[in-house]
Amino acid sequence: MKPQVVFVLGGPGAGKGTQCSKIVEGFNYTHLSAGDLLRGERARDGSEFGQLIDSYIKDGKIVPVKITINLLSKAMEETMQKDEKKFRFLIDGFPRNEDNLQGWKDAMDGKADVKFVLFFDCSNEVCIDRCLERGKSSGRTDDNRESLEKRIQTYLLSTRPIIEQYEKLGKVRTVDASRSVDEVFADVKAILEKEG
Ligand code: UP5
Ligand code: MG
Repeated sequence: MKPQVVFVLGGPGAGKGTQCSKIVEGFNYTHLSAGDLLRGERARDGSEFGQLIDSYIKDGKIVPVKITINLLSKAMEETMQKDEKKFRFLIDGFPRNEDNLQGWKDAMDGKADVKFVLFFDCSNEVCIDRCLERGKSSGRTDDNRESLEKRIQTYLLSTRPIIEQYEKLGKVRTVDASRSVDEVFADVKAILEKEG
C-alpha cells in the first residue's frame, strides 16, 4: 500500500502537534513531526548534523531538506514495516519552503500520495503568545522572543507560499486555530471524517 499523507501546516504554536495527538487517538494515522524528528537527530549520539540542526532551529531557519527527508522517509518505512496497515501519515511541520517541497517531490513522487494539507490558521500574536507561555517550561531553545520573531518571518516568507501553492490545487483544508483546543478539534474531526 502506498503511504497516504496529510501535510499539517501552520505558524509556530498554531497547535499542529496538539491537534495531531488528538487525531491519532480517534483515526488510523501515524503522527510524524518533522521538528520532533530533527530534535531527536540533534540529540542522537554521533549525529553528524547535531550542530547544524541546533543552529538552524535557534535561528528559525529551515534545515536542508536532505536531512529532513531522510528522517521522514525512514520513520515512514519503519512504521509500515512493523504494521502494513499503518500507511496513513500526518506529516507535521513539513514542507516549509520550496527546498522542502522539491526534496519531497524528488524522493516521494509516485511513492506516496499527498491527500491534502491541513492548515491551522492563527494570528502571529496568538502564535507568539502560545510559544512564549510554553517556553516557561518546554526547554525548547526556540521558544524565546528573539527566535520567535525569526520563526514567524520564516513562516510568512517561506511556508505561506507553499500553502498557497496547494491552495491553487484545491488541496488545502483550513481550520481557524485561534479557538480552544476542543473547538479546533471539532472542525478537524469533521474534515477527517469527510476525507476518509
Ligand atoms: N496550544 C495548542 N493549541 C492551543 C489552543 N487551541 N488554545 C490554546 N493553547 C493551545 O502548541 C503550542 C503551544 O500552544 C502548546 O503549549 C500548546 O499546549 C498550546 P503545539 O501544538 O505545540 O503547536 P505547534 O503548531 O506544533 O507548534 P511548534 O512550536 O511545534 O511549531 P513550529 O512549526 O514552530 O515547530 P516545529 O517543531 O515544527 O519546528 C521547529 C523548528 O525546526 C523550525 O523552526 C525549523 O527550524 C526546524 N524545522 C525544519 O528545519 N524543517 C522541518 O521540516 C521542520 C522543522
Ligand atoms: Mg509542533
